[in-house]
Amino acid sequence: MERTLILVKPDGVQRGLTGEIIGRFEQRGLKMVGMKFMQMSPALAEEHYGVHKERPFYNSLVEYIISGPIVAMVWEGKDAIAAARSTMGATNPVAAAPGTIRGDLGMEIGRNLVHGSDSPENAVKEVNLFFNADELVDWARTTDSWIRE
Ligand code: DAT
Ligand code: MG
Repeated sequence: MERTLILVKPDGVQRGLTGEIIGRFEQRGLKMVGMKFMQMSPALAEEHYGVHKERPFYNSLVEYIISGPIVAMVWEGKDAIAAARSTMGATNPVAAAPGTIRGDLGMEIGRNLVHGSDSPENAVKEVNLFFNADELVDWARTTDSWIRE
């Protein structure tokens, strides 16, 4: 079982797409185990996006992610990381397939609505960066046997 960190970025919140974006993951069959509405501090943003520190877009990326509130979530499931990323679509919304969050709702790489962890190692790091263990809920979903064999 994998867990992945998903963020509805500030543009998603400002545009009133929070419910739409959460619904995509919910309808896919992933299970939510944690959620909070928050605004990222510069320190948290710099840690979260530390891997991109040398990239030319780093400063605008950090400015964007701290510019307003976000919704941070942890979603669980077998292959949760890959499933969430395919539901998100390609990083650049213009290249993202229709049917994906970014492909249906976005137009610009710097306003791509959603973050999702990209590997099991980063998922663990990112989940721990945003959530304490006691903020994550272990629960049995009664529909699980209709989603998974
Ligand atoms: P993803 O969010 O799909 O995992 P990433 O980890 O490569 O993509 O990059 C993190 C964010 O940085 C991405 O969501 C948007 C921004 N970004 C990535 N590449 C960019 C580029 N070439 N120009 C501007 N922003 C970029
Ligand atoms: Mg990434």
